[in-house]
Amino acid sequence: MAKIAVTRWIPDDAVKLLAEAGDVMVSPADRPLAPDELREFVSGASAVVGMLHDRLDGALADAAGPGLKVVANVAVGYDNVDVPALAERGIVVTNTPGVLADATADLAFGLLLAVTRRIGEGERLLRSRTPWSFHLGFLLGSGLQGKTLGIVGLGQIGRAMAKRAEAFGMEIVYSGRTNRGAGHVSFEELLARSDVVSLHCPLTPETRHLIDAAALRAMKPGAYLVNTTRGPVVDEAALADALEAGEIAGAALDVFEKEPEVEPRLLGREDVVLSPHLGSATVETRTAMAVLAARNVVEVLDGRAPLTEVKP
Ligand code: 8YV
Repeated sequence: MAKIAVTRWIPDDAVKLLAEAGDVMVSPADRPLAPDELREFVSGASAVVGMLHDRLDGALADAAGPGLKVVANVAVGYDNVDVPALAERGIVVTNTPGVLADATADLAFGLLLAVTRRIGEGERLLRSRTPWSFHLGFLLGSGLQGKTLGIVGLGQIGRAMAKRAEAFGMEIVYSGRTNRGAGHVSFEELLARSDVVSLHCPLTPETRHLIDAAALRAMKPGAYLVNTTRGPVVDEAALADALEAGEIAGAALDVFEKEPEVEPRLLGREDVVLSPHLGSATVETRTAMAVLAARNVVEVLDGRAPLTEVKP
């Protein structure tokens, strides 16, 4: 029977589906396997189901051996996968687009509300048992109605974010290679016009440190930054500098440059809201993602085309 190597826990529904196509081996570790552990784990596998922080590359394929047919990433982002190296070896690569757009946009908008309405700050104040009393100037935040949201990358998640922002009365502009109609502006114009900049582009060599010191300086002084895509799209040290210098008003971050580490200067700041890569972390969404990844594996092992292939 085909060996199907799953690099960390996935929901049962997906394991059951995979079991129809082969012997499923799920790594019991609750952390990403180190590269040498991962190579040993996938040895002899016909399929690898991997995820965030697994390096799925030519070395992994070689360690699996010539029987490896498919690498299914349980994520929409695939910056952890060396797609050309796998394609060269005839291995199909798949990801999980679509099913996580709403959950990720929900979290991005939740973080935006948290940072603009100072929810984390208020919670910390209460939990520290600091005495407080209501007055009209107490913990004032920033409203969103009538403000401009700049969406960097209007893909499925960016569009889901736009829908939520429209319901809150925000104006939308967006940047990216594809002009999808009204609101398309250059990245420079987006930075200059937006009260909130929300990142929804994939991590590529072009978008690494897209938000650097110069980009932060080009934002409005009262603007907020939201990042729910990949940490390295933002230069975290430059972000800490910009916040210290008052160049922007705040930041809400779900992803970090060197996950699981967080730039220590951000940890102590009241104008920063942080969450530990929870974008798609709902029972429903993680199940849908893992089931889609499992379906892709089953299709390929049965000799059919996968549902959501990543082409090099
Ligand atoms: C995933 C994500 O849960 O889909 C993505 O690209 O960032 C997350 O929502 C995570 O990457 C697990 O692989």
